Amino acid sequence: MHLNEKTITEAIIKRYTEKLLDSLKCDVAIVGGGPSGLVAAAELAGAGWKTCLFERKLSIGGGMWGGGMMMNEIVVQEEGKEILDEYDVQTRSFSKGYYTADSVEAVSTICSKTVKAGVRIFNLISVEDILLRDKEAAGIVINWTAVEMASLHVDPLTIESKFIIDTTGHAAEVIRVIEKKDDARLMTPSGKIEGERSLWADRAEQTTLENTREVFPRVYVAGMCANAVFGSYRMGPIFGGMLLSGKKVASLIGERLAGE
Ligand code: 48H
Repeated sequence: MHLNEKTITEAIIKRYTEKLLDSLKCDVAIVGGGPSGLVAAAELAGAGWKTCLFERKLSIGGGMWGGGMMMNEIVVQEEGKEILDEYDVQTRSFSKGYYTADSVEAVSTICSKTVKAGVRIFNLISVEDILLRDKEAAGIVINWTAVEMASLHVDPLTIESKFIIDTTGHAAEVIRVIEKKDDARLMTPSGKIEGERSLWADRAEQTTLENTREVFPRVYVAGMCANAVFGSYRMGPIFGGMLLSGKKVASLIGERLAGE
């Protein structure tokens, strides 16, 4: 067969456009493709909800690739291991209650399950704002990361969604925009972002789950972002809390969607 470049180009443009057009209105828009965002997305799509995930970078996986200090192994506790088992990621027992996994296997396997669950993943797109309807969020505002990086004055496009999950990690980018622009009282003790505290793995892993919840009408936080917004600790390279938080937020939003 004689290969034709025009057909190759057409195939990419058409397929991508189909995917994007089909995502202009979704049940859940997830911002950030780290471990918490990926698990939340896989669980929601697995439950039948139309789920889209937007990731600024070329690669999906956030901070999990690098393990701890670029040593590409992650640690999980018993509850985290159960999720890795479910996602077919191999773990090795290190000592009682501590397990390790190869971070490259963990990211690539979870990412593959997420795509196969039906999540539409858009990499190289940054979320720069939300859609606001009165006092609730109604979607997200997106632009190419390349536009953001080059500081070009190019207007964005929008995605409507019933719920948004901020899984942007330490930066808590979506919530920061809401706090700054919308003069919002967040559902935190002070009504503002409380800010992340120093490293305390044990306490941080517990509070990640407690802090996984709604923080502005129709916007939830999960993963490291939950602790940054609610003023809790960082945990270092233990990833069970991230995976569990992804599951929890999916179940909270799944219940809301089922009730609407
Ligand atoms: C699109 C965006 C935007 C945006 C950011 O940091 P992550 O891996 O997030 P989590 O919470 O799933 O996992 C946190 C974990 O990796 C970690 O950092 C831990 C455990 N730290 C502990 C410690 O002590 O340091 O991923 C967030 C993703 C990244 O890929 C960003 O590129 C992406 O979100 N992102 N994508 N639009 N505005 N902002």
